[in-house]
Amino acid sequence: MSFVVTRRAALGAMAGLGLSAAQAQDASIGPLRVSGAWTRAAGAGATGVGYMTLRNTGTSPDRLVSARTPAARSVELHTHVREGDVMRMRPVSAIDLPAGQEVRLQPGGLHLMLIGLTAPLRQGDRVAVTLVFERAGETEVQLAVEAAGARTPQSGGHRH
Ligand SMILES: [Cu+2]
Repeated sequence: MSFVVTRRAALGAMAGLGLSAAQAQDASIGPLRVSGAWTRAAGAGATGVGYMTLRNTGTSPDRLVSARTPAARSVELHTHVREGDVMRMRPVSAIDLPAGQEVRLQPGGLHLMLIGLTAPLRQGDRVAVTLVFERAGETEVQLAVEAAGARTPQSGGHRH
């Protein structure tokens, strides 16, 4: 995969995010860029999700090794795997961020799992999550809370 292809994909993603990209607060640490972070409305005690785009603009690979938030008892890194006709979530120990590439955490794929929400996540709010990277260190990102059934960040973003 060439750098040109990766870069074009990143630009396309930014254009597609539109309004929500402006609402979500981007974060950056070392060569890593975090953008379009969002979650869904959920009740206290429930399990929440976390989606975002991670881009490694550097020349060395990195890995997202953990995450934490005061809004949940714990945060797990999850992926989806196909078992027969069913997609199931499975915890992973880290999310690889290859040099010069973009990795998307999105519905049906990699995501953060916010276990045991300490308070309800309300649409329009923001949730602070600290991401811990193996090489780059830690950075805090704000997840924009979208509607409970949202499949993409835009679907909630246009309502407010
Ligand atoms: Cu999960």
